[in-house]
Amino acid sequence: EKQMTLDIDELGKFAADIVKEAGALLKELRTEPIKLEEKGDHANLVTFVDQEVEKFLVDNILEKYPDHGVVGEEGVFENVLTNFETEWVIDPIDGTTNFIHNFPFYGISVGIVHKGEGLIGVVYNPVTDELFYGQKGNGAYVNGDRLTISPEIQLSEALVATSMFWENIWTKDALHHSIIQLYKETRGVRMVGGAAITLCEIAKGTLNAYIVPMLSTWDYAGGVIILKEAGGSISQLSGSPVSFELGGSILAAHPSIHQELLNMYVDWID
Ligand code: 2AM
Ligand code: CA
Ligand code: CA
Ligand code: CA
Repeated sequence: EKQMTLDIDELGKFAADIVKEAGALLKELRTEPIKLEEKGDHANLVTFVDQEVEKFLVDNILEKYPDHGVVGEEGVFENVLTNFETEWVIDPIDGTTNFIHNFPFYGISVGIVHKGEGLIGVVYNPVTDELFYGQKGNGAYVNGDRLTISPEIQLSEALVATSMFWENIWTKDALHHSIIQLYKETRGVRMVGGAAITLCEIAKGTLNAYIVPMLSTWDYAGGVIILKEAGGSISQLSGSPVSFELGGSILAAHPSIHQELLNMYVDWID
């Protein structure tokens, strides 16, 4: 069997281009009021824009790279990853509730995983027109400008983000305790409402950490690759590496506070 060599720069440029085009489509499709559906509960929402943006991405990817695997949140193509050498992990809108409310923290997120490793991440915030790009070994960028997080930070001066559907996993007491502890030991706690953009904001240095007990791969694939390339330190709450095949917890942070946060949280997870 003939192996095609993957032109990584071409792949990255293509990914960035289609994500930006998907952003234009998203703006075009946005109507007022936005029709929405609930996925199981009142806070888990989806709109036809999520579905159309995912379809646009999947169609474009498979036209150019028919032998690549694609998995997206809305399941337009496939909802499980099988063994493709190169796999695209897509969230057409990460932060759908923010999108619906016009709260400007949501993004289109794409992660490209090659032979099990994160290769390229692209996240686009259509409101701020920021295109975040990360390529393994090649750095992270926002609209072409290099992103490198600052050299050192104390936990007491960190602004830390979290996501709030922890109740699904932890008892209310544990939730309460962990949030209070974070407030005591950091400069503040924020809930942005979108995992992908949160990870990119850490890459920019506006936020310094993100702690979340459960996400799906498409929530973080793109952002994790970008943040790693910007110098961020990322693991699960157990300390194990993040998986691009299965979802899980995320502790993403400036490297100088990653271990300290890990020590605070490792006991809460089995
Ligand atoms: P979504 O907007 O694509 O659904 C904060 O809510 C973050 O968690 C968002 O990135 C959101 O992604 C993600 N998320 C994953 N599972 C969720 C759930 N069950 N309810 C709400 N948000 C969820
Ligand atoms: Ca969703
Ligand atoms: Ca998501
Ligand atoms: Ca989504």
